[in-house]
Amino acid sequence: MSATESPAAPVRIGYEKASVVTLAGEPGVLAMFGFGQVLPDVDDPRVLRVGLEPVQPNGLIEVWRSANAVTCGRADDLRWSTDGEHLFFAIEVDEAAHDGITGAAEHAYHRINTFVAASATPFVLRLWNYLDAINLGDGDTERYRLFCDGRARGMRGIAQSRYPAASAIGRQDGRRVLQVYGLAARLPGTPMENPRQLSAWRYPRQYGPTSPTFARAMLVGPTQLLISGTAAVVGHASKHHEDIVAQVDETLANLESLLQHTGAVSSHLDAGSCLKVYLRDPSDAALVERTLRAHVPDLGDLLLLAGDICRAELLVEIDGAHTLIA
Ligand code: 3EB
Repeated sequence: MSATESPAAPVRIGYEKASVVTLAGEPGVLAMFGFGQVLPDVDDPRVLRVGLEPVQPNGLIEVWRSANAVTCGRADDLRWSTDGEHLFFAIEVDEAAHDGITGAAEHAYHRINTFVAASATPFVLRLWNYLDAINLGDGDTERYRLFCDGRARGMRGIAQSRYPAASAIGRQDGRRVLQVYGLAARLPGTPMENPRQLSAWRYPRQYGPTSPTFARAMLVGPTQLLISGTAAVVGHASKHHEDIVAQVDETLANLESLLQHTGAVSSHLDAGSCLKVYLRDPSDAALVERTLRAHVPDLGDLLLLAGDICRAELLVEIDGAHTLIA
């Protein structure tokens, strides 16, 4: 990269009411995600059906758009697309074929890291992990903890504190298939931590033998912040057990702290924020949306999804992308 080369425009992430068949024919579409809904059977590596049910089926498709031409393909059990600057990748791993969730996670991460490292876009910016029954099992046999074990094995060799931003959410669909997808780029992003929260890779032993490996957010170029799953965790402790509104308030305080720490001109979420809200109990949706919109009046489309959080006492988690005004 020459000193004068300006960073590529970030991938535009948004929710659109559109059909994947139409979208697939448009130029510059890097990836399309349908949540819960049955998608038309299109043979396109860029289309992923995520098994999290929207609280109110709204036909929204998450679309990642680039200004440049996109190519796509498959490599064994992994699929990908790229515009030369960015890489979308996705893998779905049958747990039974890998001796359970630990082996499935190790396989997924080994495949992703090998593929991405050999590509022209070797820097992983953001990862999403969706697995069934995330809180099943007691103590260190909880499936989330087993997932963390396998992920860490598959991520060996990646330097601490250079972890990507991430989310890990429980599906409620009974399909024991691990879904992992993400975004990588030709240039590295800047991992960000949150002063209100202990870095996840430093969590104490009480949360499991293998700490989660993610940054609180990834700053991409000067204007895009990819925000990891954020919940009512302060320091390392879960706050406000059983109180959904207090958890939303604490989560918003965490998000504002993160934006402030990132150097955002405004530390508030706004119309330039594209958020997903994961709810353990979908009947909390109306209350949670009202609470969020009271704090963030100009918030755009939201995707409210039924999903379990990786600690049993947490009821809600929020992730998304936010545009910082440079
Ligand atoms: C937390 O703050 C909530 O294991 O990849 C958030 C984001 C959480 C990512 C992960 C877990 C993960 O610890 C849980």
